[in-house]
Amino acid sequence: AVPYNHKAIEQKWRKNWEENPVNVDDGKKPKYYCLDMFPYPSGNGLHVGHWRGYVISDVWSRFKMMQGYYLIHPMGWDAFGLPAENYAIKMGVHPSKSTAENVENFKRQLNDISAIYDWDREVNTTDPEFYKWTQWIFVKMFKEGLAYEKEFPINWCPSCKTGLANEEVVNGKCERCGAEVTKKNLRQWMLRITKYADRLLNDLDKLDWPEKVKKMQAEWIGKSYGAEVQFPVEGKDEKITVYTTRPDTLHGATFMVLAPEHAMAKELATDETREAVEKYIYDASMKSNVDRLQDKEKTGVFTGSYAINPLNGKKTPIWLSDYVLADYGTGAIMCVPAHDDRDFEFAKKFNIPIVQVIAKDGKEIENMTEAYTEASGTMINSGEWNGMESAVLKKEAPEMIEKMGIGRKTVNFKLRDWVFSRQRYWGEPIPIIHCPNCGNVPVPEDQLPLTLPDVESYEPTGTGESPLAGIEEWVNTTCPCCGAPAKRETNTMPQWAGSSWYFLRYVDNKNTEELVSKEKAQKYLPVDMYIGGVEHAVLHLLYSRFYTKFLYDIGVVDFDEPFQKLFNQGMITGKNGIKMSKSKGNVVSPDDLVRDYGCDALRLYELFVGPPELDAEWDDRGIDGVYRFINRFWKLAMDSKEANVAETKEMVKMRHKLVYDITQRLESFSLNTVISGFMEYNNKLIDMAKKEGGIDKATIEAFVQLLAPFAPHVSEELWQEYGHTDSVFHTQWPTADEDAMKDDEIEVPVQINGKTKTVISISAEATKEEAIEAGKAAIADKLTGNIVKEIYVPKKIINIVMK
Ligand code: ANZ
Ligand code: ZN
Repeated sequence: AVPYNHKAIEQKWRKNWEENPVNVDDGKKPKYYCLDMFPYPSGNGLHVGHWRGYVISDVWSRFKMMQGYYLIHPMGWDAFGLPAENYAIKMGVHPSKSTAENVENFKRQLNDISAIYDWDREVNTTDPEFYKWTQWIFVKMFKEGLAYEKEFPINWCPSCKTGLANEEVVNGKCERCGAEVTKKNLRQWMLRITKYADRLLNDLDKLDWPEKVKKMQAEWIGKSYGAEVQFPVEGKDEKITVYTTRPDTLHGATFMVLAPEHAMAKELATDETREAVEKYIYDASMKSNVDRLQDKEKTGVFTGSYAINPLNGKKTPIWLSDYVLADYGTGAIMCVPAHDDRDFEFAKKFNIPIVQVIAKDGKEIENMTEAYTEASGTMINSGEWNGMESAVLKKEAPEMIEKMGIGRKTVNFKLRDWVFSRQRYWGEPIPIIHCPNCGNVPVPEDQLPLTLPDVESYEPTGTGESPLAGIEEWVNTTCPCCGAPAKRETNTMPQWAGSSWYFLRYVDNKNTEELVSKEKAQKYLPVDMYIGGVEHAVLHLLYSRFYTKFLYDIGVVDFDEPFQKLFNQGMITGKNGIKMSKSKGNVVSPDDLVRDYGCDALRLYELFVGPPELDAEWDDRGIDGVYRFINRFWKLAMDSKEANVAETKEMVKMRHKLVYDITQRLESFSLNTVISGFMEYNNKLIDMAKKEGGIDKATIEAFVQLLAPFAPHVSEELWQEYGHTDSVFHTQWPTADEDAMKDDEIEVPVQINGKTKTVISISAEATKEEAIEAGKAAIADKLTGNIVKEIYVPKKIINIVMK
C-alpha cells in the first residue's frame, strides 16, 4: 500500500478546507462557542508551549462540531501594551507597524496548527473600529457613575520621573534604573468594580469552572463580616473607628494601631513623640506597598495618646504601624495580641500586655508563646461575656455592639476599585474632555472612536503624564457641551480594557452601529467553553465578568456571565520544569517538528505529554512514538481496505469498546489517555488483523472518525480512501452500544494444587491478573498455606500452587 506521507496529505487538506470550509452555519444547528484566550502578538513568535492550549481547544471544537454544533471558534489579537511601546522607544518604529508585522507572523505560525479558526471573525484591540467600542463602554460607565477620577498614590520612580505598574517594581526598586521606588499622588481614572463585589462573588456558584479558580476569585473579592467599633480618644472629642472580624475579643484589646496615613495620625502625637511620629509617617510614605506587605519584623511608634475601650473603659495606648493598611476597613485596628499573630508579635516586641479572653479548655495559659487564633473555646476575662462560647459570641457580638451604641455591624471587601489609567502611549485614549465650565465631559458617542494620534517621541514626559500630553493640537479642543476651549484627557487605558469584552465582538465584528446586535448576541453568545492559562485566574477573568455584568445592566446582552465553562491548561516547560523563554535559551520551536513529523503528529504529541491541566516537561524525542502510531494505523487502514474482510463478533465488540473508551476520556478532558488509548486499540487491532487478514470497514471508519479531531489531515485522507466524498467532519460522532461491548462469560474451574475446588464464571477477555484475582477471591478461605505459583491457562483453568 502507499506509505504515509504527512507532507503531501497535510498540504492537500489545508488547501481543500480553505476552499470548502467544514464549519458552516446552516441556521438549523445549535451553536457551540469555544474560545481561546487571545494572544499578545509578541516579536518572539510561537513555541511548542503555545501550541498546547490551541490544540486542546481545537480538538474540543472539532469534537463539538461532530456532535452536530455550528462552531464559533474565533481568534484575534490583544495588541496594545508595553512591549510594542518599549520597542518603539528603542528602535523608533511605530507600535502599529511592529504590531502589524507580529500579527502577520503569528497568523502564519497559527496556520501550522490547522486549527479551525474562523478568520472572518478576527478582531484586533488596536483597530480603531474595535476600540471605538472599548471607548464606548467607558463612556457608558462614566455616565452611570462607574468611572471616576481620584488622586491616588501610585508607584513612582523619582529618577525616571514616571509612574510604574506594580509589575515594574522589583524588590522596591525601579526595574529600569534601580532607583528606590516611592509613592506619588497622581490623578487617576478608576472603575467602580466594588459596586459589583457581591454579584461577582455570588454568581461564581453559577459557573462550571475549576474550583481552584473560583476560590481564587472569592479570596480576591474577600468578603468578610465583622463590626466597626468606636473608641473615644482620651482628652479629645473625636473617636477612632476600628474594623474587626473578631468583636468577640473586644475585652482583650490592649492597644490600638493606626495606619501611618490615617487622618488622625499626626494630631495624636504629643510634644514628646512628635518628632518620632512624623519621621515614621514620612518613612512609611516612601515605602512601596509591596514592601509593606512583605512579612518582616514589625516596626511602629507610640503616638503618646490613649483610646478608651468602650466596653470596659480601659486605657489602651495608640500606636502607628505600617502593617495596618490605610485603605482597608477603617485604617485603624484594635489589637488583641492573645488571639492575633501580628498583634502578638507587635506586643512582644514593644512590651505591651497580653490578655487572654478565649480559653480552649476553660484554663488560662501561663506564658503564651504564640497567639491562640481559633474562635473556639469559652470567654474569660470578659466581664458579662464570661462563660459564653466564642464561636457564638463572634456571630452575635456585632448585633450586641450595635445595640449598645458603641459601633455597628459591617461587611468588608478586599476588592478595590480598579486603577484604570496609564501614563503611556500605546493604549486606547480615554474619551474624556476637561472643560473649565462643565468639568469632565465624555466625547459624544457619535464622535467615537477617538483615535490615537501619532507622536514624535514615545518616551514618558517625566511629569507623570503620557506622551499624548506633548501634542498640543490634540490636547487642545473645545467642550462638546459649551464650546469653551478645553483639554483632552491624555491618559490611556490599561491593556485589560480590550480583553475584558473582545469575546462579544467576535460574533458581530463588522457591525458599525452597535457593539453587537441583539440578534447575533442571542444566537451565538455567551461563550460555552473558555480555554487558557491559569495565570489569568483572577484579573482578566474577573474584569471580563464585571464588564459583562455591566453590559447586561445597560441592556446590551441578556446574560450576566460571559464564560459558562472554563478549562486551564498547564504549561509546557523546558528540561527540569524551567519556563520556556528566549532569555533562557530553552525555547523549542514547532517549525522543525512540523516539517519532520507533520502537524498531525505534533498535535498528538502535545496532548500525549501529560494530563492537560498539569505542567509537562517537553522532550522532543517522544514525538517518534506518536509518529510511529500514525504510520502503523495508516498501514492497518490501507491494508484492511484492500483485504476487505467481513466483520467478526470480536471486531464488533472491539469497535464499541473503542468508541466508548475514547468518548469517555475525551468528555472528561483526559486527552493524554485518549492518545494512549488510540495506541492500545491500534495494537489490538493489528494483532487481530494478523489472524483475520484485516479489520472490517466499519471498525476502521469508526477509528478514523474518533481520530479526526486530533489528527484531522490523516483522518480526512483515510476517510476519502474509504470511498467517502464528504468530509469526515460532517459525520456524526459515533456512539457505543453497551450491550455489544459485553465480553462473553466463560466457566473456569479454580484449583488448588491441581484439585478443583470450585467453578467460577469470568470474562472470556480476562487477563491473567484478572482471572487469578477472581479465582483467589472465590477460594479465599482455603488459601491457608504459602502460594508458590499462580497459573492461568486462558479460558481453561486457574490453578494455585501452595505449600
Ligand atoms: C481584632 C482582632 C482580633 C482581629 C483577633 C483579628 C483577630 P479580614 O477582613 O478577614 O482580612 N484589620 C482590620 N483592618 C485592617 C487593616 N487596615 N490593616 C491590617 N489589618 C486590619 O480581617 C480583618 C481583621 O484584620 C480585623 O479583625 C483586624 O484585626 C485586622 F483575634 O480585629 B481584627
Ligand atoms: Zn463646557
